[in-house]
Amino acid sequence: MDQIEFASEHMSLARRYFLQLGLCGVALAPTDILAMAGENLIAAPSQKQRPDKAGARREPYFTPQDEFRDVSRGKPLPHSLSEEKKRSVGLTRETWKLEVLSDPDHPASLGKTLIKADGTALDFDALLQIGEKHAVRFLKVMTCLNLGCPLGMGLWEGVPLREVIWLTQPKENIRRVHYHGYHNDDPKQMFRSSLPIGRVLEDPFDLPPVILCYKLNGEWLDSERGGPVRMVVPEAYGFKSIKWLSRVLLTNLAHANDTYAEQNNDVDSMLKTYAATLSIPKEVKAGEPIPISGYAQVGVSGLARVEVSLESNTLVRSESDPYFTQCSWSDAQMLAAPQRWGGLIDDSLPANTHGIDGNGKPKHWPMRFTNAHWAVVLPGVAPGEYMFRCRTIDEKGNAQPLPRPFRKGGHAAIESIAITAKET
Ligand SMILES: Nc1nc2c(c(=O)[nH]1)N[C@H]1C(S)=C(S)[C@@H](COP(=O)(O)O)O[C@H]1N2
Ligand SMILES: [Mo]
Repeated sequence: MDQIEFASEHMSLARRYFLQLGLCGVALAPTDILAMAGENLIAAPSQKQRPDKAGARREPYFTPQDEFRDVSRGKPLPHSLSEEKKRSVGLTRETWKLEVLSDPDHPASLGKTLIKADGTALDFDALLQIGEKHAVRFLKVMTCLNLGCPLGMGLWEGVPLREVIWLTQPKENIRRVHYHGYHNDDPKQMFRSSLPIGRVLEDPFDLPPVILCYKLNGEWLDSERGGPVRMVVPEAYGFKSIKWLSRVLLTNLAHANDTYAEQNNDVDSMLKTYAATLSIPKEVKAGEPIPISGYAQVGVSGLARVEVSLESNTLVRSESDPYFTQCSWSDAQMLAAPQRWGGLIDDSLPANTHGIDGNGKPKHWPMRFTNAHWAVVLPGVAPGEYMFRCRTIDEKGNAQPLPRPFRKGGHAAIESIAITAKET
């Protein structure tokens, strides 16, 4: 696939929009838009590069597994082990086993445990068998709470965790689910996470279930993405989606024991809504319209619209306005949901995908926990230095970075990008 084709849908949508505004020709030739878009739109899969906003590109909408940005701990990294070693530690589909048991320190009352010692641990075939009846799929952008942009956009498929928990005939004294993955059998390397039992047993509102995931974008989950099986928590930041999953502990402990809590992170934070740019010129000719496009991560409160502001640097900003509420904001155009879901088989969403109707279209767009795209053409400006900003307004009416502005709950800071307008 050549680069122009690769970026074609973002371009055609953005261009159609730019043309509607009467902006024609020069600034909108495909090569110009590609140049303007920089790496983020033109990185072809074959180049194996992982541009910063890989998980936010318009095309292909779904990020190929090997182009996700990788956030993995471990020495050595579990996905870098030899095939032989992977087989011996259960990191292949043929050898994978999941243990589900009571936490010895804070016991839960279970009728049964699934453990390796007596041959009752769950294997991959048994998981797939549950999947025949219970498998679900949903769209989710994987975002690291510590980083500023998405790692990748995926269609995740697996079995609701509760189906496996019910196999243990739980009775009482269960308040949380603790879980971790393979960690080189070294307790110091353990990366773990946890959820309230209620979130696992029941899906609040219209959230998809927490799953034991074995497929991504229609293919087996690969080793770097956490295969054979990882947890995927739809509304959460990446650290809850434990890779190389090997053990689930049902516990009566009332609080979280997440590894991420040790870094002062807010481990209960759900994905935030925020906007950022994908293509923006650093320099423009004075008086000429300025085309800009970008994406928004749609968090738990949804997305109503994206707003933009271009401010001259001669303006003195008030220090008591950290969230830029006093800027002069105007609406960007939200781009339609993709027609072609690039990155999936046949570029289409399979039937029975959460939030998708019988024709393979989203019931609602922008859709929570995905990336939506936007474009805008700003009127030409006088020569000088400017600051461009964009922000989201969520469905509750909150302007980014509100309602949850604190960094340790995930990135939502407003992006500020300098633009120079040169005399012609
Ligand atoms: N076992 C294990 N699971 C893990 C991690 C890890 O280091 N070990 N990193 C987590 C973090 S912090 C993030 S952001 C996501 C990243 O997922 P990705 O590498 O598939 O993009 O995986 C999570 N799952
Ligand atoms: Mo992360």
